[in-house]
Amino acid sequence: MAEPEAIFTGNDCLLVIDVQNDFCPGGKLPIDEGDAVVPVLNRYIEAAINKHVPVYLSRDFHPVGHVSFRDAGGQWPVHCLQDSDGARFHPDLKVPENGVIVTKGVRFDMDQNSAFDQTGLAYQLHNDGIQRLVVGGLAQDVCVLATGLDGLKEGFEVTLLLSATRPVIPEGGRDAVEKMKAEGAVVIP
Ligand code: VGL
Ligand code: ZN
Repeated sequence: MAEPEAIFTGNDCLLVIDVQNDFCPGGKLPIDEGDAVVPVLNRYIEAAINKHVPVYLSRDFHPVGHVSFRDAGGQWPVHCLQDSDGARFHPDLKVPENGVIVTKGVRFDMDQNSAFDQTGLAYQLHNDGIQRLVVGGLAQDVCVLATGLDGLKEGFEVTLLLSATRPVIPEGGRDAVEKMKAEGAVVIP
């Protein structure tokens, strides 16, 4: 892990993707070592608070019968049901009091892997004067990937915190990092 305090400068935000119980061991769509991102992200969150860098946290928040679920023809087991324990942030994640929550995956007709997908997040970040997204969370090869690529498309710089993310599938994670790099993301260990 890079030294968190040294990472942040003005016009940055910390963007924490989907660090929810269902994506951690014991959850409905468990990611290997998904919970290992929590202590790492906590250090970045603390550094962000100290440096007055805003923290945004996305959460996957699906209605019952969501199109992304296998029973409805989708790819995933039922996960992150609205208001369920599985949809809550990991209990050890130090969600800042003024952290901004970005809720996605609520649409009935489509999935939203990217935190930018029809959430208005780009509008909000531009409004807040943000130029760079420092990104970590779950899953590296799904929502972190989609969010990172969209962030770049929206004109933000993107720095991926490798130590603060884990993939559903290891090879998918490696591909995701290469894709983000190819589009201009900076990857730090
Ligand atoms: C995610 C699979 C299904 C994620 C969300 O947050 O990466 N993955 N829904
Ligand atoms: Zn989902």
